[in-house]
Amino acid sequence: MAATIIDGKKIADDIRQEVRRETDELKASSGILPGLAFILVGEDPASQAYVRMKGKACEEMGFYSVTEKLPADTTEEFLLRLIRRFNMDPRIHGILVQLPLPKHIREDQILSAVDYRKDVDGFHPVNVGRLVVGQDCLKPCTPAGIQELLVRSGHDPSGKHVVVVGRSNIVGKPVMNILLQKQKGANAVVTIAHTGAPDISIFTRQADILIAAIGKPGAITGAMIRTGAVVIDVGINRVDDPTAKNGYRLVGDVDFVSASTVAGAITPVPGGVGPMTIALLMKNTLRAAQGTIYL
Ligand code: BQF
Repeated sequence: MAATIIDGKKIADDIRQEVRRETDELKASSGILPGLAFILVGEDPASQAYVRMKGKACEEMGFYSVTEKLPADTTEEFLLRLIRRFNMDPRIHGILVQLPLPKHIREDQILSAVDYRKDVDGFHPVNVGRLVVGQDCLKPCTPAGIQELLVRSGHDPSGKHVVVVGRSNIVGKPVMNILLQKQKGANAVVTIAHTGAPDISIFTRQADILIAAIGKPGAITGAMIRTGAVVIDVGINRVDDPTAKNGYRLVGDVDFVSASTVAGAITPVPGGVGPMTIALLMKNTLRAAQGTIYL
């Protein structure tokens, strides 16, 4: 039996429509227009594409947004001043510093400089800590999107064994902390497997829900998946493809062909987790503008 394909694009569109409606209500009741500031340093084509997509989503929501594009040789000091300006700007409710940053800039210094109430990426140490101890906070968009995708596609993680492959601060660790919470739409038993293990398939084969956040095309094959498992592919890898118009195509961390003969359900790339990331960014920005998180 071939796996069901989980349509992340459709579910993300539903969320965007909900955010759009709530934004109209916020405007009507309080006159507040959610505002999001993007900071993009350097010319990485993938980063440019991501910021462009997020900016278009803001337009669709009716948000106010600004994008500061800075050269790759921008100093840490300049970037800190810009962040402080957005921290004080009442039109701005969310500040997003597009990652990765150039190597001469200390990422932790920059992420800590963003006002945690405007930290719509959920990377500020205050939000990271609050997530770990189970307090309400702004949560990282991709992990929060994965939770929404599971719940809305009928795969509530409660009581399930979720195996995450990858331990990054952006996906692996926060998705574990979200799904671990003793809360509805969570309450899972969570294992993280990573490059320190000699054989990750020992772990992946135990998963009811397998989340691949590795950053290596096709790293998870059908042989590593339990029959009927739900497979969430977080990878966005560009691989050369001379037949494609732009010379590359996007593939996930999961070998879709072999995986979809074993899995019960699977997310595609593109059109799976990626669109959910954008939708949850819109939701976080609306929440920051509503001002109901940190009272
Ligand atoms: C889709 C990202 C790695 C490093 C930094 C839709 C996105 C991607 C794919 C997107 C990502 C990945 C983003 C699709 C934002 C997700 O249709 O499949 C949207 O824009 N993403 C980012 O901002 O920084 C990254 C991945």
